[in-house]
Amino acid sequence: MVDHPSHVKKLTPEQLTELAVDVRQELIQGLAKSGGHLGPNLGVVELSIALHRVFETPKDKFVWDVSHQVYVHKILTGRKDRFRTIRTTDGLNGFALRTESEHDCYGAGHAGTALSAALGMCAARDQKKTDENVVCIFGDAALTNGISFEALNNIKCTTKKFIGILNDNEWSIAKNVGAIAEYLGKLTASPRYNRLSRDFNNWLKRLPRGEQVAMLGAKAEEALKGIANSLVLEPANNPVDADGRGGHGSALLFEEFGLRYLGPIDGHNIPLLVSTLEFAKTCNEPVVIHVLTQKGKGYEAALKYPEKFHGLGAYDAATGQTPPPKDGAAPMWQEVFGRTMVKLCQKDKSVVGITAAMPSGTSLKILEQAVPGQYYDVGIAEEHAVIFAAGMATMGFHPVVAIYSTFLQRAYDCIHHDVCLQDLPVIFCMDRAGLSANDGPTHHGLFDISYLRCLPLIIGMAPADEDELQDMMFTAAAVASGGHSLPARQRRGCAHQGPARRDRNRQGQGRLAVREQARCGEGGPVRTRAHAHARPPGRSETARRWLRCGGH
Ligand SMILES: Cc1ncc(C[n+]2csc(CCOP(=O)(O)OP(=O)(O)O)c2C)c(N)n1
Repeated sequence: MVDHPSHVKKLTPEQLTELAVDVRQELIQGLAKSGGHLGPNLGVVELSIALHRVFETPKDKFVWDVSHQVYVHKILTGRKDRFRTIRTTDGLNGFALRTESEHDCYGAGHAGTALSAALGMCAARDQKKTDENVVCIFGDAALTNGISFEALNNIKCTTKKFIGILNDNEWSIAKNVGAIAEYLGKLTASPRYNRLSRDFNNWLKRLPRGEQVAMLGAKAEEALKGIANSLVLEPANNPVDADGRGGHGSALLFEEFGLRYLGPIDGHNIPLLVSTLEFAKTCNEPVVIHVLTQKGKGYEAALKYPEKFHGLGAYDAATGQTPPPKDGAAPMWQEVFGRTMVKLCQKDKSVVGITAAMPSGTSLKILEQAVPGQYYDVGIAEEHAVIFAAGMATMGFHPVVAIYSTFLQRAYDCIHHDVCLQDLPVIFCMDRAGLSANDGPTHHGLFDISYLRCLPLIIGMAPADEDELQDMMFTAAAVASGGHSLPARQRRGCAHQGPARRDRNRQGQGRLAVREQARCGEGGPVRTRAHAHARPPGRSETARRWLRCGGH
């Protein structure tokens, strides 16, 4: 297997196909012990190989959205030998990391940043009058994020050279939701959109036959014929569709944003990817290549369970089976949260649960299944989630916004401007508070206490055990009906069964919690001495400040 991008350039088309097989095996075997983002990476094996075939990092820049799908890129850029250390202490980072390799030009972990960062690089390049290529790889779910659209809006007026690759696998972590997902489905399914660009076709035809075949590979000769034959050249100013909407010249979202749209193309066909990327390199206008990939490609279990294999812990590489939960194991915090949401929603029609593309991570999918009418998935759109909740709250609803602590940072202004300043009854349930050993700094839920306690009219709560989480959710719902907003934070890992539950927590009360042992990371409980003893009457200063921050 190759260990440097320059090696990829020397391989024959057949060897490129073999490389894809080897990389897939390494992903499946290599992640079995520590787990990781297997499905997304299996989906971009060919795309990553084609990118390194055509471009030259570190001079050229690859900017990956979220960057959970950079494992193949890591393997191809000198990190093959350390690949099995990924997501472990002192091992490779699970995301792109600038300090880890000169081939990682931009770090990430949160969604929606790639288009803006890549455009910034293009602007800098244009200022410097240098000629590096900037390639932005973003997922179909990343496109549901507002920042992505802020960047799209800005591309045409900023640069003439920008290469975007839309990696469309129809999945976020769960199935992608919303109008954008529907729109992409329409682009993919409709034969009228299923075309490559006229310029691409002409460019391909201008190449000598020998060069065409060399570029596409002998095996792809048929594919080449297919491309030429399947081209449907429609005038860009086609006025109206039968359904009364604009013809594709106006319906194509990307073209309206000033990006030349290429695709959709098969994201597992290396010759086709290579030739399309080569063409994109020659374009003197921003382009977007719509690439269709399959999450989990080449691994049966991952194809069957795309959501589970988006990101998972250890598994048996031969079967894809994960260890069953131990008998009598404490439930995860998020399960307690999800089940309590069902109780709250069944009891009170004004309570609704809102997730930003994390129905399984937050366990709000339990609510979706039990009370679908009181459940919303808004896509990867934390700011929208919070403002949407504020809107509902103005109409007498009591929205519970379930967002991981780290991702709620994205919506900070909205919490202040749209919830606190308007004194609206919105409940925030922040999941995954604390350190994230496997995902690292982009996923630590460290700052919520600091960033929320300084906001006006917020009452913060931090449950110590499973029982208290339920109590606090009932308390929050009761207080929210009085018109106030409350955040409650819950840790990652397993909850601890606590003493018998009370109905309502008293505001301003904390309990002495002496830290005895702290283990962080998925499944790592943080134990406190308070769990071993009866609840003492004293209040710790920290707890009191947390429970009573704000004006109530
Ligand atoms: C701001 C933010 N919210 C939520 C997440 C959690 N998250 C990680 S990957 C992902 C789905 C990404 O889907 P897509 O962009 O289509 O890429 P794919 O995994 O399908 O390749 C989500 C919701 C995140 N990383 N950042």
